[in-house]
This record gives sequence, structure tokens and C-alpha cells, in this order.
Amino acid sequence: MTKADPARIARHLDELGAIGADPAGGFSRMVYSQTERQAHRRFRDWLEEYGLTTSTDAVGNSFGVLPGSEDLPALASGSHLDSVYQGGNFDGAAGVVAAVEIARVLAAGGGLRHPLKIIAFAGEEGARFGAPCIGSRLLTGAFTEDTLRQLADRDRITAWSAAREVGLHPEDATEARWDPADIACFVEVHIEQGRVLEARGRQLGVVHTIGGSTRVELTFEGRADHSGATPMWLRRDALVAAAEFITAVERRAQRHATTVATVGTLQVQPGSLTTVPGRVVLGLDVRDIDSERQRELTESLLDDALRIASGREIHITARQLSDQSPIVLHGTVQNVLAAAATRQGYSFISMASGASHDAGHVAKQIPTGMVFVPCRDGISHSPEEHAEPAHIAQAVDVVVDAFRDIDAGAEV
Ligand code: HGY
Ligand code: MN
Ligand code: MN
Repeated sequence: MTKADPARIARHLDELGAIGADPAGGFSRMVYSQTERQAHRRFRDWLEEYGLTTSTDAVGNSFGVLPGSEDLPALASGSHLDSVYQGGNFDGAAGVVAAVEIARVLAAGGGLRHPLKIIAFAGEEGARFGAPCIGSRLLTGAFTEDTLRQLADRDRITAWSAAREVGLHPEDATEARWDPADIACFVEVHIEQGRVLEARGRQLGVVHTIGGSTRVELTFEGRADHSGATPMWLRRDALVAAAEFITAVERRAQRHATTVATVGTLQVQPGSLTTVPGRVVLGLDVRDIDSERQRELTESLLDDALRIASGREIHITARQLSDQSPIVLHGTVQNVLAAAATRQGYSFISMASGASHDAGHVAKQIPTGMVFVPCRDGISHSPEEHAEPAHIAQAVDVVVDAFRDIDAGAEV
């Protein structure tokens, strides 16, 4: 029986690593950029080499299909090929090369009763347009063409224009919606992006819950003044107000084990050494696997921002960038994956995902599971991100085993 080949996985990762490298370090394969599209083209070339029929839809999701011997809904696997700014070459990419290897192994074995569908989603990262999972939310109908017209990056380019710029057809976004009845089960392989697998000494993770995330842009408007001629008691310093808020974010988030909150972006205006900052725009990311805690913390932090701002005569405005609830993945799929890992002889744990994923949106319509692969020191969204091809190959063996089990009648 053909097994996954770590050397081939490494080669495919190296090929992706030649696309979208950022001169400042890491990779910036941004959604609806030429480099994301080059990566999708490479993905399709690999699959066509294994005899799959490939396509890219109007909004940039790419697919490969291996026919089944019977007219059944497909077994599917995939992830994303875009990255954050100066990110790593494994977040998303590891799951895509794993899915390609799943296709190669199953095609080499003559295929299954079920068709196999391999997917590279467009725009999973929210780094460019603020909202994550653009491709999967267009497939499931959670996003529409209007969403693409409303989302804009820091240069005020809309996602709609950016998609057109790279040859896609966002005006046909409605046609990109899939029929969930066409897919029996979806499994995403992904790097863990944390340290639990390393700390617990396990080879793989079977994900039970994907954390939710609420992302808000906050603008602090004070007054830009001369830094030498303006006494401290006369200032309306937007950056000091923002700094007080950022420490409040940390304090509140530390109160519960599964809650995390981050201010990852900060724009200071006018940004001159000798000017009291008059305006600050920051990005807040609040996450939890408990929906109520996620929303309550967000509300409390917005109240903090208002209290801090009013105490300093600062005007505050908030704009929600995205809001995703935690998603519990399908128990039947978790069971099939756990049984497959056991048969394959790989140690695993059942665990939550702090990061969001396309699987979280697919799971709203289709029985869905995730298999986590350890990443070195848990580092992710960074040039130092790394995962071992041998570990990715183990995840491939598990998903292939699980798909064969489902093909033989296991319930999902
Ligand atoms: O940000 C995330 O949770 C994921 O990496 N897109
Ligand atoms: Mn990802
Ligand atoms: Mn990511």
C-alpha cells in the first residue's frame, strides 16, 4: 500500500517557498496577489500530474477532483496558500501539500468508491483585508460579492478590485457557491501554531473545537501638538490613551485560561518625533473557545476604551472587522480520525485550535475534522515557522486511512 512520501512533501513545500518570499523576511503571499495565484497554479499542476481534473472558481478557490467508482458525495481535504505579512511557509501550505499527497496516494491505489476533492481556499488570512476565510465563506454563502466590495486593505484597495486585478471574476461570486451535498466529509491538515503537541510529546492532534475570533479596529483621536511647547497637563495624547488600553487588554485576557486578546497593529499619526501623537489606529483580536466569554471580553474592552478615552478628552471610534463564533467539529469525523491514527500507530491528543481555519466555515455545512501537525517551538505567523515533512506525512497516512474507512462504510 502506497504511503505518504516526506521527500515529495518537502519538495512541494520548497516549490511554494520560491513563491512570495518577502525581502524583509518570511513570506507575504497575500490574498488576491499574483503570488497567491502562482501558488494556486502550482497546486493545480501537481494535481494534474496525478490525473486529477483541476479548476479555479470565480473568486480564487482552486480544486482538483479524482473520480470515484460510484456516484457518491466526495471526500475532501485542503487548506490555504495565502499567508500573513512576513509569515511562514507552513501555515496553510502544509495542509495543501498534505492534501496533494493524499491525492497521490489514493490515485496510486486506484481511487475509492467516493470521488476525492482537493481544495486550496483563497484568502484564509485576514492580514490584508481584516476579514479571514474569504474563499471558504464565499463557497458557503456567508460572504457575497458585496462583501468583496466592502472589504478594503490599508491602501484602500477593495477585495473586489484586487480579485479582478489578478484575473478573477468577483462579479460571479454567487456562481462560486458550492452545494454542500456534493461533499460527504472534509478534513483539513494544519500546523498546530502552538506548543501543546510538543509539550505533551504527541505526534498529531485531532481537533475538537476551533476558537472564535472577534476583530475590531479602534481609532483614538486626540490632538497633535508640539512636543516641546505643550505642557503635560494640556495634552490630549492619543498614543498614551492607546497604551493604557493595551495594558488593559492584557490584564483582562489573563483572567481566563482559554481567552486570548492581542493588539497586533498600531498606526501612530502624524508619527513625528517632535509631535504629540494626535491619532492612533489599532487592531484588536479577541479569541476564545467559549462564545459568551469571547463576546463579553470584547464588550468589556470596548467599555475600557471608552472610559480611558473620556478620562483623557480623547474621542474613540470602533469598527468591527470580523466576528467568528467558536465551532465544535463533528464527533463522528473526530472518531474516524482517532481510529485511523491508532491503526497507523501514531500518538495523538484531542485538542482545541486557538487559530481560526477554513474548516470552521466548512463545518457549518459538512461533516468536518482537522488533524494538527506539530510546529517547531509552536512558532507561527513568523519567518521562523517550521514543521517536519515526516510529521506532515504521518497526518497524510491518517487521513488516507480515515478516507478508506469512510469509503468502506464508517459513519460520518
Ligand atoms: O489568524 C488565524 O487564526 C489563522 O491563522 N488564520
Ligand atoms: Mn492557517
Ligand atoms: Mn494563519
